[in-house]
Amino acid sequence: MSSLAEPTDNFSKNESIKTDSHFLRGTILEGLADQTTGAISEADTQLTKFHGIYQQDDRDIRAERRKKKLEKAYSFMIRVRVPGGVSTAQQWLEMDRMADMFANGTLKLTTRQAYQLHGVLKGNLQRTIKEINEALLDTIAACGDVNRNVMCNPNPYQSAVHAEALKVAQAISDHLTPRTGAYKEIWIDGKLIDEGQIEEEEPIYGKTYLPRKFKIAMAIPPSNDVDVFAHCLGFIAIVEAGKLVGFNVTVGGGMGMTHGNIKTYPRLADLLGFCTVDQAVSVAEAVVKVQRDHGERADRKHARLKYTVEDLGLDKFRDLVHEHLDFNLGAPRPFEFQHLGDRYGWSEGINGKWNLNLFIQNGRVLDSGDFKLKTALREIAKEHSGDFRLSANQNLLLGNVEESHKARIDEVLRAHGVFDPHTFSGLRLNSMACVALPTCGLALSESERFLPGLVTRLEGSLDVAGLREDEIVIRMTGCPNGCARPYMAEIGFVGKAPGKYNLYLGGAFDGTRLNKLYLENQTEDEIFAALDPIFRGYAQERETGERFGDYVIRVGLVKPVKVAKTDFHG
Ligand code: SRM
Ligand code: SF4
Repeated sequence: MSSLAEPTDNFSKNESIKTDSHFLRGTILEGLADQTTGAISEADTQLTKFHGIYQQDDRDIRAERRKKKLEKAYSFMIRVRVPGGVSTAQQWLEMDRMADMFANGTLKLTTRQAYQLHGVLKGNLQRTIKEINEALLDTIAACGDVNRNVMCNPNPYQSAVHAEALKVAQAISDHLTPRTGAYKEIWIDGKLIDEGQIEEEEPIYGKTYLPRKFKIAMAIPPSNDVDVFAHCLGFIAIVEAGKLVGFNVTVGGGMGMTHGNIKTYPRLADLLGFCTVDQAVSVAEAVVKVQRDHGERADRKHARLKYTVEDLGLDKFRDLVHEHLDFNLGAPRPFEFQHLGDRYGWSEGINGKWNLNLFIQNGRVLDSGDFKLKTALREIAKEHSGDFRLSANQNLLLGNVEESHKARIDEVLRAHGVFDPHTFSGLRLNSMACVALPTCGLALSESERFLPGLVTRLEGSLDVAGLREDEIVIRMTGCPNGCARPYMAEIGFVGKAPGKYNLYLGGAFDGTRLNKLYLENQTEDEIFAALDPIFRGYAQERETGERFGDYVIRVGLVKPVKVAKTDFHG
């Protein structure tokens, strides 16, 4: 296939929407001005994703509005990119203000180190995005068929290697950001330039951009906090004699699948090779270009990089990457991961300042009854001049805190009912749920609103078994798209229908193995009845240091998934 391919009859509808959009302009501005509806046109709903915006409706009141013959309660979700998750206290205050002024009063910290605002009405979209940009944040490429937010461990002060890796992640992010002027024209200037003046081209993407979304993560062993193998492209930091010498490059990870369609499956990335620090940006561009030219453009369910790698084979894929480089990748170097997830509590950075990793249940920042998380964080942001960093697990790190300020932060949190993370069970601290209902249009079941209660119930079993402190990774999504990376969890739930979940077991604690379907269509009571004896068995029969995900495989509850294409559904 030639590069920068022109759409053919065979291509999916999204391909012509992209080609005809004048580099993502479409008719978005006209749609925003149309006051007869709270929605925008179907084609523009695809294009606004590239600008970081999703049209949604409140599904809690969908049926009621249908009965009353009213238009759906349309609003928009805005995703704010934060490469490597590092934002400032001032930016936090701005996001907090905008959540109250334009959105539903909550902030959502995502599984990919971004902020989300939910419930923004069409009439407020331009103003909100302009103000986000004034806060030196942006939303372009937070969604859409382009490279998204580049993930990296959010604590650059953990070591010099962390600081260097974050810089590389941010350089990759800058390099792969779309160049179109459409974003500035629509959201900042409120006026498009004349069609004849549109000269810009997308040197990396071309006018059809990528076949599908593209995701990059950078991991610094022994922490696999970013779930590097779940990403299209991954960089694993290789440290020799205390210095960052380069990265192992991984390709072909991804989570999304469709119930009942075994041609779709989650897949772990393969190790492609090794590159030096200076080569990383070029490698990222080369991999993106291979996907641009060889990724599937007819069937969007087969269009992610994981299928390109699977279909071409790793060796052929590597050859194609080399065609875009003036060097070859080296052989992957040894590394070892020890865990997914975040390490909670206070830690001292190499700059002598302190960092506090807080547990934010499912990434939702809100005030509810005596639990006033949103107010507490606002108060801290007003007094604290350091960073507010977003983790890859929907959590928050207060970074660069003076030693003298630690007690004050603890006091503000306590006064607002926000507990020290160490008071939570190991299961809860390793839990993640995607948004799902009421905003996600693709949800088949609850997730964010359901998992906390389920965990409380399971904690009863864990207490009896003496496992309260044990770290077990548990994740839930309201559909098989995999937004909370449930197929990497030791215990994974995937929504099948209202109140029913598929239960997956056997992921690895360090994120190096997919889990496998154990039981289908389970209600809450059935889930509890299934897991209770397994927890007891684990407590009694586990070998020294044996993780829950390894135990369920050893005792034969599920088979290990070695080759995703054949084993995951097999
Ligand atoms: Fe996701 C679509 C939320 C991380 C795989 N995801 C969606 C949409 C936008 C629904 C839609 O298309 O209408 C959800 C919006 C819900 C809402 O109301 O906010 C949504 N995804 C999320 C977030 C907010 C979940 C969360 O609770 O944190 C995460 C935002 C990340 C970010 O900041 O960019 C989020 N989504 C992920 C991840 C995890 C990751 O990337 O590490 C995955 C699995 C990894 C992957 O991409 O393979 C993921 N989201 C999907 C998919 C399935 C893609 C596929 O290959 O099949 C969809 C649906 C689609 O693209 O067609 C999707
Ligand atoms: Fe929505 Fe499904 Fe993603 Fe959950 S996993 S946010 S239900 S698309």
